Amino acid sequence: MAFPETRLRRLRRTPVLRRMVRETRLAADDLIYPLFVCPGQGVARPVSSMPGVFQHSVDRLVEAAKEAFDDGIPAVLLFGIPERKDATGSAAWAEDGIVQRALAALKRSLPELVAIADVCFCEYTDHGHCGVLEGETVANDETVANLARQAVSLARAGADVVAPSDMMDGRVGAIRRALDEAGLADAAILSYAAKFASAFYGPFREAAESAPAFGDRRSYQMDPANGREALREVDLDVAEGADMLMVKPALPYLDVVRAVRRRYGHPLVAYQVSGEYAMIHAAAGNGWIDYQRVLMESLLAIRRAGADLIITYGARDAARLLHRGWTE
Ligand code: PB1
Repeated sequence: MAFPETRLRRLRRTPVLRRMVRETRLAADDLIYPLFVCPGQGVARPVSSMPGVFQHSVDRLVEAAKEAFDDGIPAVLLFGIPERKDATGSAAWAEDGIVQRALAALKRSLPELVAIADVCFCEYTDHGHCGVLEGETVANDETVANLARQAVSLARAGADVVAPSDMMDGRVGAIRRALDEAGLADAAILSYAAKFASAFYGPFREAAESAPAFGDRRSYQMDPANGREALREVDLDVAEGADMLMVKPALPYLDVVRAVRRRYGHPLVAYQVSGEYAMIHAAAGNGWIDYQRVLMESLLAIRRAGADLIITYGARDAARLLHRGWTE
């Protein structure tokens, strides 16, 4: 039956009717909160390009994580700003490394909070690339060996999940084998399976002090033009033992989120990256859009595309809005 017997507006007539027939829902449980941990005591250094985002010392990071957990957010994703950097990023696997110290403190204070540790070297190397250099090229297999060391170190320090964001070939299988050999078979792997060489990472590189000293990351992060290749990347990470999968960035790559959702039943995470978050704030700061409505609509779109979980710097804002009954 067509119009006038069929009138789709009948089910949009009131807020309660709209709520009844809503197809996609967002909850604080769907959110993962990224945090940056730096040396010091009592430090909460704001990141200018990302309002509400800070470099926290371990003590202040635990406070921020507790507030997020109290808001109903189940997990944090940790990025470290180390005291020292070198050519291999060796501080990344130090037993007393900055993220290792943060993990131990979180597990003491908030044992139920899921602690996810990023596994990569761009914050730890003095050249800012995501691994060991041979000339101006990141050496894949040597970097993979170090990634396995870093993952074991982070799991030993308390990480429930390790998240390799480096985009080296073969790293998921190497990390899985290393964790199992170290007696850490319960540590899960959230693979940044389809991660693109995106222009949306700028503000993160300010926050993590991780911009490459030369060149770019196109020889290891994926070409934004390649949707089919993304599925090949995901196939490999699934075969190597990934427990959860990630697509990153999120909003500009919803086609990839949808394609991965259709192909695998694994928990699927989308990362609303720093540039996506900063853009919303910048436009809202100019009075051009409504920050809360655009943040919530973008998160809802990422969920509608098929993501189970969303990493977002807006997690605290979204959780509070949801707690206050935000529906549209
Ligand atoms: O929010 C963001 O922009 C995330 C950036 C991301 C963190 N995993 C990386 C992107 C980059 O700087 O190339 C860091 C790579 N290990």
